[in-house]
Amino acid sequence: MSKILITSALPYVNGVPHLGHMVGCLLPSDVYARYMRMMGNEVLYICGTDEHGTPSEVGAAKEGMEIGEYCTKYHNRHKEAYKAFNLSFDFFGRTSSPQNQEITYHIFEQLDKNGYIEEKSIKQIYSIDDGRFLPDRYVTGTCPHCGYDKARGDQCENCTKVLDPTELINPRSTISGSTNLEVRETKHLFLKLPLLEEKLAQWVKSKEPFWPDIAYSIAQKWLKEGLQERCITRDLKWGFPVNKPGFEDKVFYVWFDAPIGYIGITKQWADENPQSRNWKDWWLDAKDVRYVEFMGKDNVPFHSISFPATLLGTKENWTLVDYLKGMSYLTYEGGKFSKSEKRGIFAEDAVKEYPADYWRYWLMSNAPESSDSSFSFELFAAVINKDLNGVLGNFVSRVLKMTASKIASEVPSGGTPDKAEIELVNTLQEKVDNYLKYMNELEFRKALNELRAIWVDGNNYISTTEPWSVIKTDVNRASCILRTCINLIRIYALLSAPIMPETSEKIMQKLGLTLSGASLKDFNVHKEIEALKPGHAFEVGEMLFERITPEKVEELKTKYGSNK
Ligand code: B3M
Ligand code: ZN
Repeated sequence: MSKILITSALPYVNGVPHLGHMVGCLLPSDVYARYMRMMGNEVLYICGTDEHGTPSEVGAAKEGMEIGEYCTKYHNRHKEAYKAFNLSFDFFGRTSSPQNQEITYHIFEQLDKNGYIEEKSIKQIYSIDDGRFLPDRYVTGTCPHCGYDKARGDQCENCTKVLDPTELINPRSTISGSTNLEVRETKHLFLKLPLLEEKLAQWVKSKEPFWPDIAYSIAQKWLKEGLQERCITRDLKWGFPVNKPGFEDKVFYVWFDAPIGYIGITKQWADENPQSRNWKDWWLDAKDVRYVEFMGKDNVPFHSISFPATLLGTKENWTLVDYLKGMSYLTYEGGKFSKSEKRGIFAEDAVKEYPADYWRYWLMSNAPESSDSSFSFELFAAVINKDLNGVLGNFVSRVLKMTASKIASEVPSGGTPDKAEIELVNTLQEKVDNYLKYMNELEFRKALNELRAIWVDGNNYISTTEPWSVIKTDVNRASCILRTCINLIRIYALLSAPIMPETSEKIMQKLGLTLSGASLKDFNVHKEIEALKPGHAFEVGEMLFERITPEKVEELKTKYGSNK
């Protein structure tokens, strides 16, 4: 049994998650965590809200709330949405926790002690109309590298280059739109990344065979450009006050304490669950931990460069990422998801329209892995109707109904497997091996293609063996076919569980079984196809999936906004 540590990028607390956030890191990390648990590993799956920074301040001010209360309100809203999507975090915490503060302080002290922190005076943008310094994200302007005119002060969304707000051309305040800005000088603390460059480069190089291209190439690109010193403090009220004399009126930059949040949240989990492991078993001098991170591709630089450099600079033995899954973007009806423009479906609304598994399945089979992908309600309906309603759902209900009406509501006895069954099992074993291999490799679209092919094989098997006509002349043969099909249904439930946990549980219930304790380890189709013995009772129950009609598609498009 291996120890697998899984983290999903911590969503900013302000705002509510849309489908793009769901597929960008939250959902794939959940699928992977569920899969790894079913493979018999000890999994710790951690996430939480990223609460510091200007966006929270601005959000709270807009709602006239005290900032701590505002964060609690939205933290809970995130938590609810993820629960509705059945995300199986071991703990969903907050970066503003005392535990995170403690670890952030410790890491900072180590960096300072080791000579990786430098004091410098910098010029910062002050907005006269807003009466405040405008850090990073709250300055908008034209990117000096690619000319994109809506670049944010921290990073250009278009070319992914990390920016300093003062580099922007024609800067304006994101808060008020004011261009009445001036540059003022203040003292800040910097992380001396250039001093860590060599160590970091060696470490990144050692990851080449393991990291996916997208992550490795982004990290390499950064190293090639040469690392710059990064300012890790800000002139804000909200955040962890800097624990260094002379800087008490400043706070740590949100990107400094956010990834440390993975550790802080683990400590919070351990503190609140005294029967659990010590948090250090996962993070400090931890043995045999494989650490897998999930994030959108714009977050890759922070996770492959700044965060590892921060940890390396402590000269302590922190767990560094072993595999970094960076995802591209999901677009909505060909454009961007936008809360303010009321375009796109948000997680909490999505589950009011259809059960979580519909979304989980669609999103994972269209995951923006190697390139961006696009969501539309037409595509959504097409996939649900074809794969879930037409293939999987139809197979399950057809088999159970036929058996119940022609024989009995139990696994039929009689007959022995023939050529058709032997062939079926052999091809299925091959596909199952592929499916599990792709899941291991975090190649989700490929994994889902195999899963779909496995369902299709069941449909093909029943249409070629025709138990409904065979039964008229040879009850034993028909019984053998239907017994095989009922066992296939159980196999489908097990294989689909990481992706559609609720549906899998429903299928298992029809068969008088449960998913709890179910395993995918050394999955042997030859054995599993005979798991349910003759006489085992089942229930036909309800259809698993409903069809989405064209009228409904139109209704959803109107409700959630569309380009067309
Ligand atoms: N909150 C950015 C984002 O949500 C940031 C991730 C932090 S991960 C430590 O995309
Ligand atoms: Zn740019």
